[in-house]
Amino acid sequence: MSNATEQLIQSTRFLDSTGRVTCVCCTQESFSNTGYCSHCRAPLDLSRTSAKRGTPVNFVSVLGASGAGKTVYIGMLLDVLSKGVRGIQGLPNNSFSVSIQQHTIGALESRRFPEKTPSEAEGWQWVHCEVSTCAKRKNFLDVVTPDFAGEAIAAELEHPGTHRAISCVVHQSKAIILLIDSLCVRDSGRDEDFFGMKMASYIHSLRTGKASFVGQKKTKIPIAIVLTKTDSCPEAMEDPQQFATDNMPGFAKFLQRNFSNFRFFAAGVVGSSAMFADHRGYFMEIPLHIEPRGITEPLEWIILQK
Ligand SMILES: Nc1nc2c(ncn2[C@@H]2O[C@H](COP(=O)(O)OP(=O)(O)OP(=O)(O)O)[C@@H](O)[C@H]2O)c(=O)[nH]1
Ligand SMILES: [Mg+2]
Repeated sequence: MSNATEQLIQSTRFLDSTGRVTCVCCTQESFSNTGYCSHCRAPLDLSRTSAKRGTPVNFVSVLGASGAGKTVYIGMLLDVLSKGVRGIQGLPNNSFSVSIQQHTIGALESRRFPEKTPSEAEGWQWVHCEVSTCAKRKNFLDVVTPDFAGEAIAAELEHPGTHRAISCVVHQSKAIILLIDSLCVRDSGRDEDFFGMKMASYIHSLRTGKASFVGQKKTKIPIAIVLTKTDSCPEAMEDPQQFATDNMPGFAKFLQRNFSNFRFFAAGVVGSSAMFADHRGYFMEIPLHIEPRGITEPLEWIILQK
């Protein structure tokens, strides 16, 4: 079939409203021929699931800088939730969610970490996991998040509008899990502090529609700030709040001034690790065994904020 004919058929179907789907992420109408929203690239399956379920999708998204541990954290969170712990249970709602869980656990079991996420939006896996609690089984919370590449998040913070998916997800989120690398905070000066401030300012301006100024109304969105890799940073594991306030003073002040509902957590997925160095001086961390800690606590706190 020629392109022109196909276009004509699609336009007729679009006008007929057959095959039109309203995207839950960007709320724009999209035609379901590619399976992805043409505006924000969210899989349209997400929107169909929510339409079938009849209840709105309560987005919880996971953000963080490049190398903060997003892929490892998301994969491990899905794994722990699928087994069900401490009264909460997660049900993966698409094959991407199972893939990211399988990919992460497979890598860790073979004593390596999963690969870096590609920076192109086409390479991001959109996770959708319905989380319910024993107490309120019908009260769903949805962990809906693409496994963003840290570089894309950094580009979006510098030039808002570069990656529409990121702004749409932040805009729709009912709560945000923000990952910060505790080892970088401890060892690499103020970079994480600056990243945290940029991220918080981005969230604040998207949620309020204004830049942040002293005296302005605080944003109510719950933000769980998770210090990752604390298996190798005991001081962060012991008291994440104190660790963050001492080492990221700018970020901590910014949060106090602009957000009314935030909390610090510590997480880590390995029990012990070894560092390998080759003859060129290239270092590689090898996880020797898996011992997830602090993975579901941020989500448990978010559920309580509802
Ligand atoms: N010790 C320790 N290291 C971790 C942990 N999680 C991640 N890492 C290390 O951090 C690296 C990056 O983790 P990823 O999950 O790939 O980070 P990411 O945020 O997805 O990075 P991008 O895909 O580049 O955005 C891994 O290769 C590990 O070396 C953890 O819980 N403990
Ligand atoms: Mg990644």
